Amino acid sequence: MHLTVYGFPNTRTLRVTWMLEEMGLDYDYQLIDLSKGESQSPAYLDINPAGKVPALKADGAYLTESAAIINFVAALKPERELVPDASPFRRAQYDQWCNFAIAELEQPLWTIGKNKFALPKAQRCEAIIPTAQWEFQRALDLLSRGLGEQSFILGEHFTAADILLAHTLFWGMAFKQDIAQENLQAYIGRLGVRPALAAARAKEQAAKGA
Ligand SMILES: N[C@@H](CCC(=O)N[C@@H](CS)C(=O)NCC(=O)O)C(=O)O
Repeated sequence: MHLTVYGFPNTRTLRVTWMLEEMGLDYDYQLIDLSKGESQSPAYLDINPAGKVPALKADGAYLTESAAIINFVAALKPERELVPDASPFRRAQYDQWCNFAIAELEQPLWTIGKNKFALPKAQRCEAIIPTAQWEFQRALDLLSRGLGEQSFILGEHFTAADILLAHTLFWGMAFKQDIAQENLQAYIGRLGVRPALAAARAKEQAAKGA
């Protein structure tokens, strides 16, 4: 299957490229330069009407939403078990943490980003930022309790839920949010040195430089 990622560095695109690298799959990286407004071009809006990255082309058809793309990529090599499916309960535990990443951990950061720089100036409300920071800290406490002493969120086996969670923690660090929990610091360190992550970062830098 021929895969093309549409993306831009320092965005949720890294979730998809990291996943592809973990899976050992080949893909092209098509840069959509957000700083030049390329996500709003008519050609890209045909791919993703939301005008956002990432998107994935798989044999001529398009997918959007980073979490959905990751699950699709996992299904291309189910033997890797990056999306556990041994039982409905195990799968639901995986979904639980993916949904937590998207709905609870990420949203306060996105609120900060939207109200600092992403929304048109007239739509920004800086007064919301302390509330979003407080919500992020509450979500960190929940994640810390869920992780406990495990290496990964579902135990000792790395899954795609770790990609969503760790990417969002990296994002929190980039936004200079305090992540004080020792187990989360260790988790960030453990995930941050995965060779697939380095390969994904190299791929996006190469696309940017091309
Ligand atoms: N829920 C979407 C969010 C996608 C999204 O908001 N992407 C950002 C970059 S991380 C974007 O393209 N922003 C450009 C814009 O909003 O114009 C996903 O997880 O894929």
